[in-house]
Amino acid sequence: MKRILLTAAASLAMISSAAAAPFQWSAGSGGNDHWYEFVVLGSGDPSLMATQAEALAGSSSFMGLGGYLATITSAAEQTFLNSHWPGAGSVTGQFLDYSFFLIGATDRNTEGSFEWLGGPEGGNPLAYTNWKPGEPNNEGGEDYVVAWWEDSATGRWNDVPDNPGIRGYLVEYSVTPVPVPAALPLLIGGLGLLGYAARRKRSPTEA
Ligand SMILES: [Ca+2]
Ligand SMILES: [Ca+2]
Ligand SMILES: [Ca+2]
Repeated sequence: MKRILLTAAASLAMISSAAAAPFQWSAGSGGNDHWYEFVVLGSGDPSLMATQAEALAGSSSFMGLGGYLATITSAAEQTFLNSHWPGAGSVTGQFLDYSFFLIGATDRNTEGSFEWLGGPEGGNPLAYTNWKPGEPNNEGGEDYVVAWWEDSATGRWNDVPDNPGIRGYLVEYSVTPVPVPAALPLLIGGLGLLGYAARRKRSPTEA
């Protein structure tokens, strides 16, 4: 078992460096110097649970920085991400794989009280929000959040359930990576995800 896990960890490390083509919000342009990546699943890949995407984001790294589902904490950060959304300047549509991306907000701890899952803001309640009208509605039990570039360039948010409906997720890189031994519990639950990560399609912005 241990050997399998170590192999999985090695594979994951390889994937995270080989598949990443993130972009930076540089301090010189008013940003935070963090890196971001829109991860899009391949068309043949089964969709992910929100918690599976959370685990994949949390075990990824880039340029020596650890990843987490993105924390969008200001209108400026939202606007920056809107401009890098893979469909920006081309097509929009709610049924496209890359029209919505999981971000790092949740109310799984206290229904109705959203907080950031990870990164520097992990555990903090949301100060900035960009909800679509009528959201969050917790319809049928929804404790995770996507930014949805449905029919506009605003990437407004919607709460979604933890079911296999995630086709893309947005990673932010800015923290110390989780050491491999500490990541093993995640891998135990995530071994089945390695196939997804290995086959995941590069987002259009990387073309
Ligand atoms: Ca952020
Ligand atoms: Ca909820
Ligand atoms: Ca909703």
